[in-house]
Amino acid sequence: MTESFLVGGTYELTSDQVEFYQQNGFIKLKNVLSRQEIDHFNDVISVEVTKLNRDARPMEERDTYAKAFVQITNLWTRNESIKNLVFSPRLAQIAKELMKVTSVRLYHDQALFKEAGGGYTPWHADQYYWPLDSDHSITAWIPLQETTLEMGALEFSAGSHQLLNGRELAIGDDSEHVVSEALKSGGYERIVESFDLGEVSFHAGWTFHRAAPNRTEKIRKVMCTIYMHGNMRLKNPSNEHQKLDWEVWCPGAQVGEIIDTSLNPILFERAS
Ligand SMILES: O=C(O)CCC(=O)C(=O)O
Repeated sequence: MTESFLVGGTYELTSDQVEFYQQNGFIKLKNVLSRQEIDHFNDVISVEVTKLNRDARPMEERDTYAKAFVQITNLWTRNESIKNLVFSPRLAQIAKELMKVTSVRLYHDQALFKEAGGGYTPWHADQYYWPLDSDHSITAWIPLQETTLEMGALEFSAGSHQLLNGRELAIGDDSEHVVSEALKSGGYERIVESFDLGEVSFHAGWTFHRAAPNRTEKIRKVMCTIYMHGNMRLKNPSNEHQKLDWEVWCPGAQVGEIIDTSLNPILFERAS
């Protein structure tokens, strides 16, 4: 592996961009990754996803969640090259600055591949799934190709991290329906845009987002890294998903304590 795939260096964020994120709960940033980096990670992540995907069912036999994407998690523990992307100081620094915190830790990573003909991703907020005691959490959604609307580019509801309605819903047809109505009646702006090559979005744990079906013949390949504040504490799980997340993503962490396990290293720490 060559030096250029360490995904180091810094990405200069303006104060306007940080304020945009704080107000809207998401931001799309261009030129975060180079073409060479994207091509390299597309190759290595695709190999792992193909190796590890166990779902060979035809689309019509799957539920809404399984139609939406193939989901393969914590790839950093299996592949040193992917670890360079997940542990990237360039990306972790962006996460830290957008959240306005002093350090960021890894929660987990996941590849989300929306197959050709794959279904829509219903409106939802991720933090419903997470046993985290503050809202200092953020996902970097990293497309591994230029991503058009027809492929299912991620859509956001601007400012919806403030909305409480719908937070109690898991991803499914119900969340699509209920959240869509709540967002419409709240007057939230819906952002539906393609992603250029190298563009990466960041969204907060409580920001509502969705994606359209993949109407192309190509797989929409995306890698995600989920970060949390370095001082994030484990909360008492409030649903079965949160219990499972505790077991899988932060095993051994104690309720009320900082989530400091070997799966949750600090990825960036520096005074602003
Ligand atoms: O990639 C998708 O379709 C959904 C992504 C998502 O929900 C997330 O990254 O939190």
